[in-house]
Amino acid sequence: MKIVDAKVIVCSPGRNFVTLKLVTEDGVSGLGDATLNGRELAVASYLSNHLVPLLIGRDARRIEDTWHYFYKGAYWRRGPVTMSAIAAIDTALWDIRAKSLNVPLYQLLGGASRDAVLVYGHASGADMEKTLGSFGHFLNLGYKAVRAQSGIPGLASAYGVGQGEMAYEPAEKHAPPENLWSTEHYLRFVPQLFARLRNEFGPEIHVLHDAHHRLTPIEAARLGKDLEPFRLFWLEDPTPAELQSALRLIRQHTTTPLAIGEVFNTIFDCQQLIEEHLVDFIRTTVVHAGGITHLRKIAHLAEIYQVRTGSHGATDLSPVSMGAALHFDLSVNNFGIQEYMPHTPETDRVFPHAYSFQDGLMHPGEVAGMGVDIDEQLASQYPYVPAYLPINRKLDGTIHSW
Ligand code: GCO
Ligand code: MG
Repeated sequence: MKIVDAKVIVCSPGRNFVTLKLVTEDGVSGLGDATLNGRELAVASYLSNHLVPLLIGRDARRIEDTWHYFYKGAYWRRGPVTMSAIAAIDTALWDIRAKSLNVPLYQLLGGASRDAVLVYGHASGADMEKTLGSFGHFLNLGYKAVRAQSGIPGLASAYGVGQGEMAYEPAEKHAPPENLWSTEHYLRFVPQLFARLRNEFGPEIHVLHDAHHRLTPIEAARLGKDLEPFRLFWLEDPTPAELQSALRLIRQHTTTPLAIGEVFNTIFDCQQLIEEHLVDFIRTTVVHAGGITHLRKIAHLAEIYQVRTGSHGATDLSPVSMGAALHFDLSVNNFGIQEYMPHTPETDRVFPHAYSFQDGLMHPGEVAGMGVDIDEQLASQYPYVPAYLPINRKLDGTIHSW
């Protein structure tokens, strides 16, 4: 089952996506997402110039061996560009294998551990009232878990606040936008927001919040404590995630569950967090953490320490990632929750897929393989547009984590 063709497809149906398509001598094809928001062409070039020439002629069934061939064979390890490229190859190979055996991918990953996958949606608004309105809208759509992000009084813009009712898209075309930030304003406002949410919507709905890497350990400890009465499902990315030991301090002060890992690329980036019980949910994804093969290893390590999964699923992860994530989520025992932001209709047309949403749950579908395809003809009508994630500055102009 030799690989005879490998195509790197860059398209922009509303936002940029990089997709790898592999084809075998038997005519079976598989897809992998290689999108790295704001740095898309680096992964596209890594794939086309360095990995694709080595893929042609390889046996598509040797998934584990191919992963190590590219990881260890590069000598230069880890990092988002390398790991997203390896992820795309790995995902495409799992897709091919499942198609060639005529089973949905989750059947190769140990079969279903649950009937469907719990997902959370993104409520947001320019102020408290609008955020409450948006939260109610998600409940009407059937969501059982919703994260809430809101505009903050005194700040012109805030992380996670979308333009429309459903969508939040951080990347902007051509040049990075600049946001303003004040930890003081934020820490005063967020507990008030969650008090209102619990008051209006009751104790049962799962509520989540993303601090997006902006706090120091002691500030995060304070926020975690202040939010305890509102019983969050999780508080995400309280501090910049590369300083794993910072979580020790936060843990000493609060029982608010913590979720980290959307920017991690390997098991080594979260090993300390997991082994020291410093997080409750690990947010690594198929696309940014080395594909199905590597993500399963992270999940298995986490399982030993009673850490559950909660994969990143913003719109910059293409439907190819979403499909792969749902097969993974359905199969691992220690699944926690899956982030879900519906893509735009143009994106859904470029990537027809078998996964579906109903009553706050999702299912990858029963199609052989991953159940996601690409309409290459349509994709070619949406050429790449340079886009950047925002920059964040404190009120005095100092650059801060975005
Ligand atoms: C999330 C994330 C996103 C990221 C975005 C970056 O929790 O969904 O924090 O909003 O900022 O995916 O590309
Ligand atoms: Mg996040």
